[in-house]
Amino acid sequence: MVSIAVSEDTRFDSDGDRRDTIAAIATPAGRGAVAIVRVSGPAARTVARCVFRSRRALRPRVATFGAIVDQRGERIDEGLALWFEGPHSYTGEDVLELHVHGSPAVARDTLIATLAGGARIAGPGEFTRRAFLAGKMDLSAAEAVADLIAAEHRSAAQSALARLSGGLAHEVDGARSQIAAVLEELAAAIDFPDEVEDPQRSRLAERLRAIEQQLAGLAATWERGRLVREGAGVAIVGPPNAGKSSLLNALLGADRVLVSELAGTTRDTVEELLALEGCCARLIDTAGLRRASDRLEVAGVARAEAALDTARIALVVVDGSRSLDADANAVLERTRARQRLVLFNKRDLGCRGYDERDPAERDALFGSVFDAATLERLRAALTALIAGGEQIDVARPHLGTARQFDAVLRAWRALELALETLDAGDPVDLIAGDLTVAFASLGELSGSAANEALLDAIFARFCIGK
Ligand SMILES: Nc1nc2c(ncn2[C@@H]2O[C@H](COP(=O)(O)OP(=O)(O)OP(=O)(O)O)[C@@H](O)[C@H]2O)c(=O)[nH]1
Ligand SMILES: [Mg+2]
Repeated sequence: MVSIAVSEDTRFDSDGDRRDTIAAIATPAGRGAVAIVRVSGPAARTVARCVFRSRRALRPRVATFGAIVDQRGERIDEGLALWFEGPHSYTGEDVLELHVHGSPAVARDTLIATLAGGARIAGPGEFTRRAFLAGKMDLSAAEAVADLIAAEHRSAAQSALARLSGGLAHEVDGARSQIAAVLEELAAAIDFPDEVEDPQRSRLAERLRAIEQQLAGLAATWERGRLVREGAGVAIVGPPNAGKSSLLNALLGADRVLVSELAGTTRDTVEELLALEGCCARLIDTAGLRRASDRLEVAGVARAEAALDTARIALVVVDGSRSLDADANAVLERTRARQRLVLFNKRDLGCRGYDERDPAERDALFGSVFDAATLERLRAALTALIAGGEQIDVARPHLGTARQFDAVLRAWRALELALETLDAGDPVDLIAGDLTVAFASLGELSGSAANEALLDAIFARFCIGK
């Protein structure tokens, strides 16, 4: 007989670690207007008594003005204390936040004072780890916190926010509870063979196929999510002096790289993120492609070629005002089979090159990097190319990490095995093992079946103080 255990929550809970009190500087290193030192744990109240002096007593969720003092009672700074009483806090524990002036010395001394008051220095992501352990958020939301902090542009932030608000967990839980329902039905049939009828093979297969589709849809969000977060690689290539670096600067709206009328100005590749509608591009400026003799330029051209080979999209720039030379023709020919955009640049100087273009470059853009309308058309064309014709909905949660993608793939594979068993006409209860694997794999996403090693790996990505 197969015994099936559908454990609802095996959330890991390390009691020993949770009883101490942690502290960290929560703001970035360096000078700023304000620095925040955060303390969480049962001794937070004692720490507050040691380091904070004020006329009014601390009240939950109210900012109180006062002095921050060291263990000898000497003033380090004056500032605000915010008090959150557990469980109504980020971590679910008592939390004290000290807002001091943003000097590295003040922040450090404030932290040291909290340690003297009974806290210890927090590890990376330890506040969020405690929030997870306290059931304040599931693991996919905790990972979204790291992604939100790492987000360098709006779409990446929106995508992380969608996961932070539990959107991903909701989709995964839907599939997971359906697997649980099938498992329970199987369990009943196995445990009480005389009273419960064997679930019908064809109906079971139908249900599993529906779940499989959901998982396939979820897995497909991984690639889209990556485009939103990391951007698609776009190599700006072309012959020397075509205006590649000028284009990078113009798209970024910043004087990022050197530009000159001398051919061969750019040697190294330079990467910058460009935020677009619902996605982003990782633009790579490269050295002009030509047969070079100077050793440094040869090295630069090699880097340009490597960037062109690995980028998803080629953004080819040629001088459209003059007849194309051999270097320009070579790049155009080389990129014809690729996903690419072609810009015949320097329209303000003439149109000879554009007029003489090969029919293969029929769809090329003609304009100037100094012209706003050209840049707008380029941006729109890039967005369409990156999104692959579909509208990227950043509000729909994407799988955010390779770990999540892997867990969905494992669940999907297990469902496939179960379906193969059903199709082969083997006894129905044999699929229980595969379904249990699928159920557990999906549980890793929300963290309801996470172990300590997995949590260590996840929270190591975080910065200290979060
Ligand atoms: N008139 C005009 N000049 C342009 C245009 N685009 C670029 N230029 C000029 O062309 C020259 C070369 O520009 P770059 O951006 O350095 O060209 P590049 O392709 O990066 O050149 P390399 O780094 O040498 O490969 C500079 O003097 C730019 O100001 C344009 O649309 N019109
Ligand atoms: Mg250049």
